Amino acid sequence: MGRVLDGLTERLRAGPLHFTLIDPDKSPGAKAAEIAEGAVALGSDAILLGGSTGISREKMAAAARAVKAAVPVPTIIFPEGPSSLTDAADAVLFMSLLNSRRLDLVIRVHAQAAPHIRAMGLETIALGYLVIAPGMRVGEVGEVDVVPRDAPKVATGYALAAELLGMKMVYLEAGSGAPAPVPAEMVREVRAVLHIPLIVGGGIRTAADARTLLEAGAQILVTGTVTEEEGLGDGLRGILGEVRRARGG
Ligand code: 1GP
Repeated sequence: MGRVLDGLTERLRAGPLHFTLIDPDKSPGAKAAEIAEGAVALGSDAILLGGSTGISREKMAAAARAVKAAVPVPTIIFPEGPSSLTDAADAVLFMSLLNSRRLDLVIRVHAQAAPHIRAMGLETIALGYLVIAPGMRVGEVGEVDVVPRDAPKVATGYALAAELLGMKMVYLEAGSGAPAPVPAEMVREVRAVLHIPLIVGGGIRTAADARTLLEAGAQILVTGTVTEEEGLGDGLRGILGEVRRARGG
């Protein structure tokens, strides 16, 4: 395992974590670093960089450098494709969009990117990425057969397949800006069978959302929109409060 995954695995033993997603297109360089600093001061455990389509390599690299210099937690690329890759970050989520109809997003871009990633020496965290309805933009752009919200068994099958294929984490994604997060029942059922960490994101805006998902067994919560819309306000504070409480702190 790499250093970032080792560190996260170790920290997950003590309880759930929170990742802050920052879009370097909307918040470039120093602005990304400022948001990261605030979020980490409030207790966020890692920074994910990504989120919108068409982020240039230069923008990603500048944001990664600025964020890495500003915060002591891992700076991890949440890629939209090979153009997001930069060795200025600590690691990349090397993710297969499991329920996409586009074979490139399931495996082919990975084959193209793998030699470059190896040459860069960038740590990869192999991850099964599963989009749940409504899926929002990633559901559309990714040409996803979204998992219906009332079909936890479908999600469980994909999540287990990811684990059995050797992936290190599973990410249940409702889509950035989703009106509601992934249903708690789905999180509960997936968690009940999975041995690798379960990430949940999309549509988490309040402490109550966070509490419901944590009680259902989510181990890493990802939020982006709440900070974009409200900054380091009550939304993020409430969510981080719940994560801390679930850790027993
Ligand atoms: C999107 O899961 C993340 O990929 C975060 O979603 O922007 O809705 O917080 P939000």
